[in-house]
Amino acid sequence: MTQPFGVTQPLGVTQPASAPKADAPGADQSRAGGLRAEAPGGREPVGRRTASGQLGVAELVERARAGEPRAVARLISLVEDASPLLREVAERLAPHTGHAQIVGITGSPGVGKSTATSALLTALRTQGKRVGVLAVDPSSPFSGGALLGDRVRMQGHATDRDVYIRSMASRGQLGGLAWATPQAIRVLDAAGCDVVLVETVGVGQSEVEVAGLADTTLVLLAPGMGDGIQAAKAGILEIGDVYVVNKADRDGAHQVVRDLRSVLSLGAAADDWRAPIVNTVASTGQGVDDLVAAIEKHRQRLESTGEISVRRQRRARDEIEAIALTALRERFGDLHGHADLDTLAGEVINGSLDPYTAADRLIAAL
Ligand SMILES: Nc1nc2c(ncn2[C@@H]2O[C@H](COP(=O)(O)OP(=O)(O)OP(=O)(O)O)[C@@H](O)[C@H]2O)c(=O)[nH]1
Ligand SMILES: [Mg+2]
Repeated sequence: MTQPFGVTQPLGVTQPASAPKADAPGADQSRAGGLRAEAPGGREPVGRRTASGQLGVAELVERARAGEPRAVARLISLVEDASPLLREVAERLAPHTGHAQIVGITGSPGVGKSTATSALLTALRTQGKRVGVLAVDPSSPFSGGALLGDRVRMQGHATDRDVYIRSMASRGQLGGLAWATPQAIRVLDAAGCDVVLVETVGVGQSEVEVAGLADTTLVLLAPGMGDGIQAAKAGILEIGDVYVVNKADRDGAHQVVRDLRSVLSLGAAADDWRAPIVNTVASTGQGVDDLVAAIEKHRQRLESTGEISVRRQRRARDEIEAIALTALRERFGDLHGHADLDTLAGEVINGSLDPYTAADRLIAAL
């Protein structure tokens, strides 16, 4: 499949936006740029190819770091497909991460997140920054179909080598943010992005989740999309580092700002960062420079106070915990029908063992 240069393999170009994605590791190897998921032996020396002619992980990482869009695309595919090579990908990316500023963009459906993302992208490129965009795919029936529109809006950047745009499917049961998103952010970070913009569909839990992923979280509101109080109910008014009242060209924008101000003044800020409110018309670019300035100010603030380390520490902790819990769950899954479990069950039944002690023994045997 040929792709516009500079765009990292937008998923689903050849399929409807709502098409289900295979979840099984390695299930979709036909995808453009997909490394063979079942590559034997895992590791390939730098510069070598597997028997099938595919690049090894080390080579992919080298190429991604050199800014080769296809290598970035392949690495994200490996992440997204939960490839058996994921461990090696993670290991080889690790030394090259920690540079990018991660900016989360959230808000109700239709508030203008994609338009604002695209406008931000343009502004950041003007500053010469290398930018990655992860659009977490709205798989809900609410905004299904928006993905294609998003992509079209982003097309203005399709030929830019310093821009990576990627859509990720959100898998309903985990809320909006795909579990793979943190790893995809790592890929973009290692590929030298100065800023990674993560747009999440503003339904379900995803608004809140994005705060855990980002250094700076933008919460978008707009007139006619439900007032500030409704947003407060959804819990998103606690997570913004910068609030954006978009569609400032529409009636009611002032009222949204007023509502927002009064709601925000109720909550005590954790540090003394007063989250600014920026007015934008994302569709024309009006106010976007102010938004870029507010994001930059927040970045400086994170660094001067050391809050950046606190956030990154929290993020890494969440990531490790999630991986460890998944691994544990898998190991426990294997125990079904395990001889030890049957023996212990027998002892519990005949009264020679209580179930708590049995559980302790089972855990000790893992
Ligand atoms: N009038 C006006 N329209 C805007 C503005 N920003 C975005 N829009 C329009 O609002 C609609 C929704 O914009 P999107 O950027 O797709 O919104 P979104 O939040 O990404 O939507 P989902 O991803 O579906 O949740 C589009 O028709 C935009 O053209 C703005 O500042 N003013
Ligand atoms: Mg969108």
